[in-house]
Formats: sequence, C-alpha cells, structure tokens
Amino acid sequence: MPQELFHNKTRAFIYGMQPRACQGMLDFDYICKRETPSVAGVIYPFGSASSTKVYWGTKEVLLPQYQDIGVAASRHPDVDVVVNFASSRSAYSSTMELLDHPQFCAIAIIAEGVPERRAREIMVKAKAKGVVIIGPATVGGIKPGCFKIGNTGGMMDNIIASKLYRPGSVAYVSKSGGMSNELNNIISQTTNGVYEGVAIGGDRYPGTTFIDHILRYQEDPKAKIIVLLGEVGGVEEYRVIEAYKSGKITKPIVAWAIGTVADMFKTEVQFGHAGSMANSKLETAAAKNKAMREAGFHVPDTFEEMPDTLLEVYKSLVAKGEIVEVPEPDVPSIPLDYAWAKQLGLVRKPAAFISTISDDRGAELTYAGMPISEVFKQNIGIGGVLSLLWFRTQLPDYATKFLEMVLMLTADHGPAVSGAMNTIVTTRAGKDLISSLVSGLLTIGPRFGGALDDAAREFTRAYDTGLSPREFVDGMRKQNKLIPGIGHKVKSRTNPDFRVEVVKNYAHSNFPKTTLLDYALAVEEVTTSKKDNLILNVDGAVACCFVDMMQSSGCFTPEEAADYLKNGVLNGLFVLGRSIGFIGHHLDQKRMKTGLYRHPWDDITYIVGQDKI
Ligand code: Q5B
Repeated sequence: MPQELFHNKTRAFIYGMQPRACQGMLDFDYICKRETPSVAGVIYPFGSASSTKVYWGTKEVLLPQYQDIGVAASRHPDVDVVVNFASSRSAYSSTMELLDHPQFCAIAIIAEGVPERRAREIMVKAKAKGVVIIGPATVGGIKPGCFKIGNTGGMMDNIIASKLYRPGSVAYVSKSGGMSNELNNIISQTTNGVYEGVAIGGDRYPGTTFIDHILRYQEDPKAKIIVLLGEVGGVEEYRVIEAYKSGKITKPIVAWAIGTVADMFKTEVQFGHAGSMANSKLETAAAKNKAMREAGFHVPDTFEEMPDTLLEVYKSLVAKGEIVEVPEPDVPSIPLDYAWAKQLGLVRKPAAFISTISDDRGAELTYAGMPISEVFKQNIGIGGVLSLLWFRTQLPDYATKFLEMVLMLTADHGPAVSGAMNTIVTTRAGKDLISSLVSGLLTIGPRFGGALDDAAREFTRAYDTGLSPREFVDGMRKQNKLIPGIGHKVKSRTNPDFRVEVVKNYAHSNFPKTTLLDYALAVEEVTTSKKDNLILNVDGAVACCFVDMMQSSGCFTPEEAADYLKNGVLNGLFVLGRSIGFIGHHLDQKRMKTGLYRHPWDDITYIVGQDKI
C-alpha cells in the first residue's frame, strides 16, 4: 500500500449521482485553497452523458458526466481515486469494473449491506491489482488541506469548526464514520489537528483494516500521533498490538475500543455495524482495551477521558520538540449555499417578484389564504375563486353569483361576432387551440366586448359630477365621443338583448343598491330616443352593475374600486367569459375538419388603380 494515499493534487471520480457529496468535496477543496478541484467528473451509467452544474467557490462551473467508466478514465488519465456511491446491489459489479482500469489506485465504497462474499471477492481482486479499498459501509476519509472523500467531515461549518482545512499532526483510523466526526472534533480541541483520518467501515470484511492505515501513518513523517478507535467485534486491534510489540510501529498510539457497555448485558450484543459483535472473549471491547493498554498504547479508562489522554501525549511531543506548533492561518470564508444561508437566517435578498394571491409552497395550495380543500368544502364556486384570486377577498354570495352570471352570459354570442370570426378563421388556417383562442381574444377592444371599463368610468364620472342623462349624452356628442356601453350592431329597443334583461333583473332583485345601473338606464332613454339601437348593451349593463356591486358590497374602498377599473378588471371578465365560446368555436371547426377559409372576391369591392373617390 502506498504511504501517501491522498495529496493536494489527488483527482477523483464520483460514481453515482450525488450532487451534495460532490459539492461538499469541491467546497472542501476550495477552502483548502486547492488549485484544482478534486472531483474530475461524475460517472453515472443511468444518466445522459453530459455535464452537471456545480460551484467552484462562488463561481458556477460544469463538471463532466460520463455513462461509461472506460470513457471517463480515458478522458481523465490524472484521476486515480473513485468515490463509489453505487447502491449495495451494484457496488460489487461497479467496483469490479473499476478494478479493471489500472489507473485507479484507491476506491472508497460507501454502500452499506454489500454481501460479505462479494466484499471478499472485491478484496481479493483489489489486493491482486494493488488497489486500496476503503469500505464498504463507510463515509470514507479526509486529509485536511488535501482531499475529502464524499460526505466525510459533515457540513462546512463542522469542517471549519474542526479546522479540517489545514493539516495537523494526528492521524486516526476508526471503523465508524459518525465516530470519525467525533474524533475530528476531539483532535481539533486538544491538538494542532487532524493530519489524516480514515473510517474503514463497519462491515466484518472491510477492504482495508486498521493496520493497513496505521502502517502508512508510521511511514509518514508528518503523522506524529496515531489515534485508533476500534470497537467490539473482530480481532483487527490485535494485529496493531502485534505490530507495535514487534517494533514495526513506534509512534505513540492513543486508542479506545468502543462497546464496553456490552459487558453489562447477559447475552452478546450486536451493535449498529455488521461486524460489531464479539464472537469470543477476545473480541470484547474490554479485552481489547486491556490488551492495548498492556501493549503500551495510551488507553484511557473511559471514552470520555480520551481527550485528556490525547492532550497529554500531544503536550509531551510538543515539549520534546517533535511537534512544532505553527501560527493558525486565517479561517477561510465558506461559500455558503444560498438556500442553506437563508435557512440559517444569514442572508436576505430583495425578491424579484412579489405575489399576494396564491401560494403553492406548503402542503396545500391556497387561494388568498384559503386552502384548496376549503374552496370545495365551502362550495364557493367559480365566482368565489375569481373573487379570491382577483380581489383577494371573499365577496358576498350575491356578488359571486353575479360574477358567475356574467361569465355565463358573455360566454358566446354566436359565430358572427368579430372575435369568434377571427378564432374560426385562425382555426381553419390550421392553427392550434391557443393561437386560435388568442387571435379571437386580441379582437376584443373598445368597439367589441372591451367597452366595460370605459363604460364604468364614464358613467361613474357623469353620475358623480351630477350630470343629468341628457347633459351627459350631449357632452359626449360635443366631444365627438361614443358613449362606451351604448349601442349594438343588431340589438335594439325592438329587438332587445335578453342578456341585458337578465343582468338588470338580477341586480334589481339582489343588489342593495343599483344607483349606476339606474342612471345608465336613464341615459339609454335619451340615446334610444335618437336611434333604436343605441341601447344599454351587454358591456354597459355589466359594467354599471359591477360598479354598484363594488360600492354596495363594502369590500372595496373608492380608491380600490377606481384602481380595479383602471387596471382593466371588467374587460377581464368579458375576456374570461368569451374564452369559453372561442374555445368552443375552435373545437367546433376542428370537429368538422373545415378547410382553409378564403374570403370570396364578390364580397370585396376592389377599387384599385382608380382615382381617389
Ligand atoms: N352612435 C357597438 O355601432 C357599436 C353610439 C352612438 C353615442 C354611442 C357602437 C359603439 C360603443 C362601444 C360599445 C360594445 C359599434 C358593444 C359587444 C359585445 C357583443 C357584440 C355582438 C357580443 C354599434 C350610428 C349612429 C351614429 C353614431 C351613433 C353609435 N354608437 N352615439 N354613443 N355609443 N358603441 N361596444 O350600430 O348621427 O348617424 O353619426 O361603438 O359599447 O361588443 O353581439 O356583436 O356579445 O359579442 O355600427 O354584444 O354603438 O353604429 O357606429 O354606425 O353609428 O349612432 O354616432 O350617429 P353601429 P354606428 P350619426 S357590445
């Protein structure tokens, strides 16, 4: 096994789709001031060969993604480490395939539950090829200032707190990934920090064992103290004891075997790891601690006393000059993920958008604060929904029924009206539903269907300024303006528009007040006395009733009411209602498979090339 597994130029592949782990490694590199990212690419057999977006510091960069190990390996000959996140089902096959590529010298297998027979087959092949396996069932390992495997060390704030961004003098090996975090903490509190740490994994047959890594640390002059955190089960600690006794290991070892509590149970206890159960007296934590103590390791009486023991050993090495403390470098600033920083309450950012009507972020969609289930429980209907989403309030029943009535009676007025014609012509030109609908909707304007807001404004202005109906009509004529909401192409006094009758009757029977409607009807008396078709049309009737509803409902201030009219709410009602009809016309034409429409020549008068008339 090479003495130095990782250095500050180590390059790795991540096998599997693990964006968080990948970003964690890159963030670690960044705060360690590595020149190149440690992750060269991602191998994900089930994805599409492309790239994945990651951060390098605060910059967004693309990381190549490969489906095939061979392609990845040939594109990145400098990569010699693989962090294999394949599941327990595919860890075996993927690792065996990785082992066929001689450029890889270390593979960390993260998956738990790899069958023991498979793990042993991996070990045999890896040994034959001289490849170091860390795991299975491990978080990996870390070499401060150089390289971090996957999620080792936890979140960035933990890494900073344990000073893992720069090397210390203590090298450790543990089984458990969780406990290696605890070691990072203890070592950073009591010494000049971690030099390297490996969690070999909790399975009965880990790819490498304590002795493999401790022998590396023995050879590495920068590792001054070795920490061994063993546990109940297995005999690997005894191999370290033998090596120590034989003089192969001379560096001080601070050690503890976890699981002494097992002695308090009458039967053998299986701890969390697959391998953490004593099959003989020798494998108990108590026996191991005793043996390690007798061999000359620094073994505390309890795990809680381990920091004191470590501190003592560290101080003695400092006193002897074997460890020379150096001034602490500046604590690196961590590029925090925006989402994480926001969750911690560290940042605020002005939003580009503000919305006050609906919210889909929680468990249940809400309309103006009302959960969608409540919308149905209260049976508020389309009028109620419109009221919530347009006015952010629940209007009284008579008002929401009025809104529904408007949508129903403006839904269509036959194929001959301007908008429907446009929809039909567009449909027959082969266009899709949305294009055909929009082409009809774009026809709505001051003459056709879009006179509602202007009607509401003009009638309100006239009434509020105290103009008599005649003064209003004369005044508009003087200004050469048509009165919005008055007049119809085909409807007249003698051919009344029943839609208008329905609206008028409803308002008179249900609204607390119909002041503006009554004023408009008085105006109609004046205009129809001039010309039979100058009736209060559907736009005008709806508009005036709407203003009456707004004023009598108590739900709007005069300013709010004026704003809604200015912002086109009333034409919005016509647009919404008539969309039903336009869609109907589109579907109708499609159903009949009508062909392209071309207007007949005889219906067009051609005056081309003649003198102006
Ligand atoms: N005169 C609607 O015009 C129409 C006058 C007026 C004073 C007026 C016209 C108009 C205002 C806009 C309006 C909504 C273009 C209509 C709708 C939805 C629909 C449609 C459908 C559906 C009809 C003849 C004489 C002239 C004019 C005078 C006309 N309008 N005077 N105030 N408002 N109204 N639009 O019949 O002396 O001869 O020169 O623009 O409210 O769109 O069903 O089709 O559901 O789809 O073509 O119902 O009234 O009349 O322009 O030839 O004028 O009357 O000054 O006087 P006409 P014109 P003079 S509802």
